[in-house]
Amino acid sequence: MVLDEKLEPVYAAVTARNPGETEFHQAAREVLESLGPVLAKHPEYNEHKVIERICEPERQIIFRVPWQDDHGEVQINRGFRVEFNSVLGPYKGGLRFHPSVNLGIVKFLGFEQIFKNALTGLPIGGGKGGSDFDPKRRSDDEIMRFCQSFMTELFRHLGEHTDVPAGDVGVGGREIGYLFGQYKRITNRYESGVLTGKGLDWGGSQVRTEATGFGAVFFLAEMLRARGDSFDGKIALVSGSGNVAIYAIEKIHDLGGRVVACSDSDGIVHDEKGIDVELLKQVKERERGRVSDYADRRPTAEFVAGGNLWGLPCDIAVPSATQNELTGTDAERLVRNGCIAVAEGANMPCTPEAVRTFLAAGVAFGPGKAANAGGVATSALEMQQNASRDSWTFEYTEERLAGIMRDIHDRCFETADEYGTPGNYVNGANIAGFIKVANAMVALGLV
Ligand code: NDP
Ligand code: 2IT
Repeated sequence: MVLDEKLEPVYAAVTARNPGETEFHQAAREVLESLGPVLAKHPEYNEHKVIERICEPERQIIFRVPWQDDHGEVQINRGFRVEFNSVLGPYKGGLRFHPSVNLGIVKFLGFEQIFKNALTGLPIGGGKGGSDFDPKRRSDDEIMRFCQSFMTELFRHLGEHTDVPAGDVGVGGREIGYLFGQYKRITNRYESGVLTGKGLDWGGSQVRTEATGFGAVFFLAEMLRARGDSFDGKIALVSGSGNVAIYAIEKIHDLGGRVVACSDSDGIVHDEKGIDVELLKQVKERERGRVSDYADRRPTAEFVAGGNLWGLPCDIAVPSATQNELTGTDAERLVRNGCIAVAEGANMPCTPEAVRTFLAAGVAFGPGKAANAGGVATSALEMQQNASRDSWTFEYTEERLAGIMRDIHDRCFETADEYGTPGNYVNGANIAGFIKVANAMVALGLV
């Protein structure tokens, strides 16, 4: 897609200043492609160079993380925290531990987070962090030593009013525990609001574990409702089998759909009878196993090493593993096989070609910054509970999450309409998120 002529030089500057950071270029371009009509309506954003400023992180931190493995050998990883934008609140966004993590990946995630967090309507800025540390096959002790070393540097940049990390790929409740423990020890403060995704006994919120997957399915339910449809009897595919995927599967089943396949980086598991969520939780959450272990224990399931999930017939697809996992060719196949709705549980899982294919075919397409905002929204609810030293029930917190996802859906839907692209949730999310941040940037002066 061509960019508005005012935005061409902005994008050229992004690619020139951030060489080689292809995922960041992709994420920035996707947002800029939606903003042409916004600049036409709001010349003040151009005068204040709001878009140029938004594309440059407020602060980028890169640090060494030395630690010792179980054999006493010294290991060195690289840690990152990109504090992207804080006009709406403290930097907020997860930490990813995966060998593929580099500055460009963290920047793309941090950039998306700015608009996602704005869409939640809650007072949180955008940031992201992580490390190229690979937690797979590491012992609990190694994970703890790594987290302690990581926090020994990161702590000085954090604070409940400054920067509030949470989990992402490779970082769940166990890692947040070790990180929080080290933060508390170094600072001598029980500052609950400095991290979210904490355990329920020590400051965590009900529903945070489930929130991203549940939220994506609530968003899908709203998109289906806007078309006079529902989950009833629908067949779904959910990629990944981590935190987001597991709870997306659970909620689709609750709402009357059937998820027949999921995956991990080794391959896919196809289970016509519907994925047994309790068995999947047992294998993935408690045993830290693989989807092949699930298939070994489930007579109706078949494991295909290296298989491609998107070739299976379905009504609904929820890519929930990683960036660019669903290509243009996959999207064409999904459309041909009858897929009517897609929600990005992961961040940027669909390539630009895939997104274009879905939009051209009239598929209801929920982009990640809207569809997976339930996780960070519930993190903001956790911060709210920490600040008031309160804890809410599961039912109340889930109701709040459902309300937030409905509001995000409606704002994206209405904004898409207002800017002349009805039904285009990509434009709706980019424009609605951007305007909120842009107005605050103008109001706060040159920051
Ligand atoms: P988890 O670590 O719990 O699970 C990740 C899943 O995705 C695993 O099944 C993993 O397989 C697979 N995966 C990860 N990286 C790759 C890769 N490079 N290639 C193939 N498969 C991969 O992470 P989450 O479920 O938390 O996160 C999934 C996605 O959702 C990410 O894009 C994340 O940014 C996004 N997200 C997460 C939120 C949260 O609250 N947790 C909130 C919003 C978005 P394997 O085990 O084989 O690596
Ligand atoms: O991508 C995301 O929104 C997350 N990983 C959750 C961030 C958070 O702060 O809860």
